[in-house]
Amino acid sequence: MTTRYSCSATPAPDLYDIEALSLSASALTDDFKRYYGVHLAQGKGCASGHYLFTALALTLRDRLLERMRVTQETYRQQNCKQAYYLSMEFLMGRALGNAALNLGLDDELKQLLNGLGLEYEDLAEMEHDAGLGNGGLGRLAACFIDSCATLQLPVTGYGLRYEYGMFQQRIENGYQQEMPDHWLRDGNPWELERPEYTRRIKFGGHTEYHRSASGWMEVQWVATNDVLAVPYDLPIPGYQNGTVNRLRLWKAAATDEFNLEDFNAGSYTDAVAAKNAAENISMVLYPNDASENGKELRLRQQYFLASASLQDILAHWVNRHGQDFTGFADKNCFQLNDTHPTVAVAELMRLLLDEHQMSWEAAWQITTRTMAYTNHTLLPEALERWPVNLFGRLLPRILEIIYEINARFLREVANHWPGDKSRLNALSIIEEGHQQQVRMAHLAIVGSFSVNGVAALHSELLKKGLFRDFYELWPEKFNNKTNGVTQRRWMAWCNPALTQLLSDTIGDDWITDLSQLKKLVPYADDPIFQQKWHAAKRNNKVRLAELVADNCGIKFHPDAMFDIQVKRIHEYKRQLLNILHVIHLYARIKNGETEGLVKRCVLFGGKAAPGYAMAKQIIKLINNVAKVINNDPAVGDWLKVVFLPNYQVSAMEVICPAADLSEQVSTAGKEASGTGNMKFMMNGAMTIGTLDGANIEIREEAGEENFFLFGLTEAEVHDRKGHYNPQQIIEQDADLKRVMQWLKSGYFNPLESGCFDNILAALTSPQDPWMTIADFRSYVNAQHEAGLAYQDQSRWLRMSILNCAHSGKFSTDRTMQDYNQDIWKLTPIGSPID
Ligand code: T68
Repeated sequence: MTTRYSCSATPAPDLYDIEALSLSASALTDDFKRYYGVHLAQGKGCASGHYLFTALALTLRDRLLERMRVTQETYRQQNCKQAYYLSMEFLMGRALGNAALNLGLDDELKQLLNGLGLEYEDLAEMEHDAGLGNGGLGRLAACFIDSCATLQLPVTGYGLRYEYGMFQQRIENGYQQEMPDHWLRDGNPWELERPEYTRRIKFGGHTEYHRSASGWMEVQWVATNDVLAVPYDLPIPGYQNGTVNRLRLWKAAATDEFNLEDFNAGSYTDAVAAKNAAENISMVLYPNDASENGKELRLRQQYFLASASLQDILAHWVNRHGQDFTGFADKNCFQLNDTHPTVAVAELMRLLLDEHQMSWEAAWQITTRTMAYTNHTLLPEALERWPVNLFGRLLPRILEIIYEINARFLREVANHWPGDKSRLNALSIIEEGHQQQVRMAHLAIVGSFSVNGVAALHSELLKKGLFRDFYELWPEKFNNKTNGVTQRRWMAWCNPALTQLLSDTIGDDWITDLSQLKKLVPYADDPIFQQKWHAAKRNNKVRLAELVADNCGIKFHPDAMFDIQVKRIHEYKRQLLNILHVIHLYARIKNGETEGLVKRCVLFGGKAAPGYAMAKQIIKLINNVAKVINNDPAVGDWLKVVFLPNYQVSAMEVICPAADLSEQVSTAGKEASGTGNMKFMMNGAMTIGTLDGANIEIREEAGEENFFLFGLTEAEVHDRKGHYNPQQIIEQDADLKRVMQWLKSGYFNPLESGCFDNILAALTSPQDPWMTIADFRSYVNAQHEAGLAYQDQSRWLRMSILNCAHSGKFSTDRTMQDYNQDIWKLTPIGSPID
């Protein structure tokens, strides 16, 4: 596409002999003043935090963008293999602190700002979270690209620039209210619009077949309603290594001719309405984290992302190699973050067949050598299926290609299992039934050379369960890549007290090599070190207590145990089990059974999908229980309970450094991995958890004596199905019976009778897939153990230190090295700047 921003035929002037911008405090100060006073035209009258933040961000942005340009030029010069992380979500959070840390400018900025009478932390607080994700999957993408930049791997993120991110949550009368998150309202100082790389995306229309002069059958997808994809680049800095990778986010824009047609027909308002329909594509993030919603706009978003990103990469290739795609698969790799961008499999085929006149066999070779798929869930309700009708109407050419992929694939299945009709049905990309559906996971597996789960147990369950037939057919495709998190954000930036102590004790190599934390082991029993450890944790608890006081009006005492469950609200994550335990503690306190009890502050946080009624009732229950307990004078300091509204990345940055106990209590076999569990562990929290997802590996690393284990195993959950009898369990457990009676009696909802009936019915149903009641007793016992351990301060500190010391595996630096070794096979490329 040519735009007025496209390159002209004349060679570019040599503007790049300039030296890299200085990182000195004085140069930063000059730039900051110029941005504030000149660029933003702020005078002496008003010290607006927004403008101060923006001036600081722009000062850093200059340094980031020049490094980003040089990094991209270096990749190009070296003609290296590159990987692309295709994801509908990148949950980036705030960028300022991370940019300063990774540029190595923390101290300079503090100096600069202090010189002007300003506080760095106050300005950092001004930044709006970039909430372009639901939870774990989106945050994982953000941690991945951070680690790739630090490892100097040539990896680009591709996503959508949603105008509205994850909704803002308010709590009114205990209920969740959703408010739009217009995060771009005040501008985004980090992004760089690149109109010259605008791509054109087709929707609708139909296909026509023509025989070309050379006898080749040409397919044309015509009479389409096109939408433009305009890229915005965000710099992703590595840790003090000069590398700045790129996150390219697409915004939808109307084409000019689209509007012109209506305009010429005399219908100005129709023209504007059509523009809206086009631009709606990147308007809003879908807020469902664990269920598909089948909305047409969502499929439009998915195709928009896939097509724009692939066109971008192919245009780059053609620019350099013309129409010779022989080396393409050796130089490019696409990682699909769940099935959401999986239509890319068919879109790459379309581009190679229709736009680059390749044969089916050659195009399929390239596709299946470049696509790799990561699965993030076993929950059947989250598996994406799109009605064939919808596909045919919206993406007719893509549906034809999917049919052809499927026909060829089913021939392979028939060869492998001659006469086995049931395999054909089970494996087909098209699900038969009263409404045919495209199974996106099947398309992803058929089109990819690698299929991975996100923790050891999850990857095993994929092979044994969900994808068993595929595993039998292609065992070599399946592998595990246990998740991680970046210690730059989740320790170095968000926990300065711990960072200081670590660096004083073992140096700071852990920032880029988390396995170094094992050097802490010899200090685990050292009383002086323990005291310093305790002081750092206490300092963080004071900070969280302030946040809680400001947002919930409840006072957390920093010496109490901080018992924390923050994550999306879902039945499988079992916030209900936690609240049942809270009610049990309350009952004990009310009855004077306080022996062996520890003082606790229990914090919940998380968003419910707006259409998920049960999850919303769980929020209401937590809030009602909290209200009763916090207002009961008989409870005193024994127990505080809060639901912190609007849980997001920046909240977790205050929460995880302050946690004593990390609640990871999902029904075994349901949580693919979890990543919050890792953030808590590396900040020295103890986990109370089931044998689920990455908890298993956390316990292996920490040692079983440093983990509070409870609950049924995945196999036991599986075996119990069909003869689960929660009512009987309740009858046989006096504590549980008491809890259930209080709930039933309306004790927590005196003015709203019946409002928890659904919850009670779900908990006591023999069909309850989450088996909450089955795990109550062992959970209460494990909680009791945790309470006793907390009371033995030096034992607790030892366990806390050892958890941190053994968390090295859970860095995304390790995860990315694993992806690179087994899947991408990229060579790290150093940067010419420092
Ligand atoms: C999470 N999945 C897993 N999905 O639940 C979690 N889904 O166990 C794992 O640690 C994490 O992925 C990273 O691997 C999600 O977060 C979504 O957010 C989501 C979003 C849209 C549609 C479906």
